[in-house]
Amino acid sequence: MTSKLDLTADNTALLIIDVQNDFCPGGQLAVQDGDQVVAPINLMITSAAHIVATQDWHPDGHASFATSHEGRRPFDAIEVSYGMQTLWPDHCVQGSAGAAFHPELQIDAAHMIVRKGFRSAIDSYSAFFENDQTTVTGLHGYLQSRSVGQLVLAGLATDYCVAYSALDAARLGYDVHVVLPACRAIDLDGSMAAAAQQMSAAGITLHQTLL
Ligand code: VGL
Ligand code: ZN
Repeated sequence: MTSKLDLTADNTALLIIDVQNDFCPGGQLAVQDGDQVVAPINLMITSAAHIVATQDWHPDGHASFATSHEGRRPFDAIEVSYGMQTLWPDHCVQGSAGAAFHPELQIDAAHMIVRKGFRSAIDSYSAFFENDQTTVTGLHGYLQSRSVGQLVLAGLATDYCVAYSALDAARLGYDVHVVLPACRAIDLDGSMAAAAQQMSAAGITLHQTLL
């Protein structure tokens, strides 16, 4: 499988997933070494033809927060209308410091910022569809209207929002690449191994080195 990728190509977009303070050390849902993704992503930003970033953006009392469910704790899984939902510590609350992008991320270079998870009753890991797998974010329409067919993903967390976005993108027909050294995982109960397996099976290219 080729790993030759040209971020400057007009049909290629860099998709930066959830590089927000709450997913970085000191944040409410800190991913180990989450801040380490910033430097490699900033490097890719300097050459990318299209730059899209996502921002996890929950209202207070969001259904994905363990605090919204009596007797539940973070990382418990519960059954909801659209299937199983993992419960998280309160994180990325709209307008909070934790929801802001990492201060060193060159976010001013982004052409498009997609907010997700803002509906109280539905979580949204993917940049394309919320967790009900039906509600769209609008990103597919945006990319189509700009004739983007190839996506390069990086950010947080590899096994949740990056993987769900990559899998939806592959289903939608994009040529999908994930730059693993520019991602970090939560790795809950083997979720990283499972995500890598699913992404490979879906034909997604997992890059072990920076582009
Ligand atoms: C994420 C859990 C909850 C992520 C977002 O960005 O991977 N994970 N909300
Ligand atoms: Zn979230």
